[in-house]
This record gives sequence, structure tokens and C-alpha cells, in this order.
Amino acid sequence: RELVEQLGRALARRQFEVHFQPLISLHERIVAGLEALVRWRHPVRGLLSPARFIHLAESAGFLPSIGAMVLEEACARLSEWRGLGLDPGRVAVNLSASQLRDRNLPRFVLDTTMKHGLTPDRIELEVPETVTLGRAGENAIGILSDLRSLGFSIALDDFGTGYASLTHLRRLPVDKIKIDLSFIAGMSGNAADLAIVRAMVNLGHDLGMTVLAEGIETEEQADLLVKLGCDEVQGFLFGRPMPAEGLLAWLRQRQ
Ligand code: G
Ligand code: G
Ligand code: MN
Ligand code: NA
Repeated sequence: RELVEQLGRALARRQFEVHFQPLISLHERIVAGLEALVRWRHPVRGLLSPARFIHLAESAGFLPSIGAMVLEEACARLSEWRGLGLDPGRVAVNLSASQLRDRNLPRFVLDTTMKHGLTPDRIELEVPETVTLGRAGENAIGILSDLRSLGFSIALDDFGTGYASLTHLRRLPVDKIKIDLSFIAGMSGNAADLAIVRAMVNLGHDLGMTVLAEGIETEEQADLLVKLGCDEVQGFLFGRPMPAEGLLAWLRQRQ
């Protein structure tokens, strides 16, 4: 309640920050892109993770404007880093359910991309599997198709946690699946989790999608994923989410 009121003022007070986590191409171990992740620099509580406030912001109706700010910031930083000759590939931005109810979203995303001198192939849009389910999901799928027609790529986030049927997955306008980190965490010690990850990698590939695994923390996990043929990884082993300045230093160091 108190937090909701503060959320309403946080945007104008510029208390939101966008951090960036590297997405790594597993075979070459090079940067394939970055994921933009919002944080709230709360004056009293410190740096708050989106897990603490995204649901609240969504139900209070703040997510369209927070989401717009994140996209704006992601495009601005990518454009700046490209200008410095440090090309991190593409930037991935998370979309919420309420953003995917807005028919004007594709136009807005395209305008923002072009305003920063970028082309749509530089922007990936991440949506949770759950957003595409049910009656509201049909609308979201239409908007995702429009975005994809404009040249943006679409990634299905937290894959495996949304109970989407395989038939459903086949009709989604999606270029990439992001295997949820809960499966990766269990993979090394648990034969069932390993079998599930293997099946998800194969399924994604059979449907012509790129497969990314989230939450890689150990070399053992990375080695297993190489054997399974996973394309991309994201995790603390390769790089944590970092503020823009930190990410810039990280990119420079890798060159
Ligand atoms: O970075 P962290 O692990 O704290 O993120 C927690 C969750 O918040 C992730 O599932 C991520 O998808 C979500 N999230 C992070 N940034 C954004 C954002 O800008 N918009 C939306 N809708 N979700 C985000
Ligand atoms: O949008 P999504 O749910 O994919 O957001 C990714 C979240 O996962 C980020 O908030 C990030 O902080 C978190 N994360 C990224 N890498 C790791 C990791 O290696 N281990 C754990 N536990 N969390 C991670
Ligand atoms: Mn994500
Ligand atoms: Na996830």
C-alpha cells in the first residue's frame, strides 16, 4: 500500500534504473546480446529487485509507463555502446501482460527503436509463457505477431513454468525459448531435470527456435548444455546484471 503510492512517484523521481546482463553464445563464448532488467533505487529500502515490485506495479497500472522507460533506456544505451565500437549485439526487453494488451505497442516499439538509430533486428522482446495463455493470450499473440512482422524477435521467458501445451507452443510467433533457471539448477544432480532440459532443447530446435538456458552458475552446467546443443546461456558464471557503467567496463575488458 505504502509501496504502491511510492511506485506512483518513483518514475517522475527517476528512481528506476536499468541494469544489463550479458547473453552468451555458448559455442564461441561471445556476447550475443544483453537483457535489460529494471531495478528500483528506493530511497529507504535500497536497490529493489523487480521480483519485489513488478507484480504490484502491474496491478496498479504502472507497468506500461515503466516498460516504456526501460525500452527507451535500453535503446539509448545500445546505441551509445555501438557508437563506441563495442557492439554487444541485440538488447532484450521484458514485456508485461498489460503492455501486451495495448494495440499501439508495436508502433511505439518501432518508433523508439528508430529514434535511437537502431533497426528492429537489434531488439528482442521477452514475454512470459503465461501471457500467451487463455483468452487474453489471443490478443497478446496478435500483438506479438505484429511485432515480429516489423522485424523484432520474440523470446518466450521462463519456459517450462507456464503449463503451455506443445500444440500451443507450435502456434506461437516465437524465435527463442528461455529455459527457466529452476530446471538448470536441478540438472546436474537430478536425472529428471536433465531429461527435461534435453527435451526442451530438442523441442525448441525442432520448432526452428533458438534455445537459451537461464541461471548458469557453474562450468559443469555449461559443459552439460554444450553437450545438449543449447545455443545461448545467461547466468552469474558469465556475467551478473550490471548497471550501465559496469556493463560498459565489462564489454571493454572483453575486447
Ligand atoms: O533481475 P531479476 O532476477 O530481479 O528479475 C526478476 C524478474 O523481473 C524477471 O523474471 C524479469 O523477467 C522481471 N523483469 C525485470 N525487468 C523487467 C521489466 O523491465 N519489465 C518487466 N515486465 N519485467 C521485468
Ligand atoms: O526475465 P527473467 O526471469 O529471465 O530474469 C532473469 C533473472 O534471473 C534476473 O533477474 C537475474 O537477476 C536472474 N539471474 C540471472 N542469472 C542468474 C544466475 O546465474 N543465478 C540466479 N540464481 N539468478 C540469475
Ligand atoms: Mn527475461
Ligand atoms: Na526467467
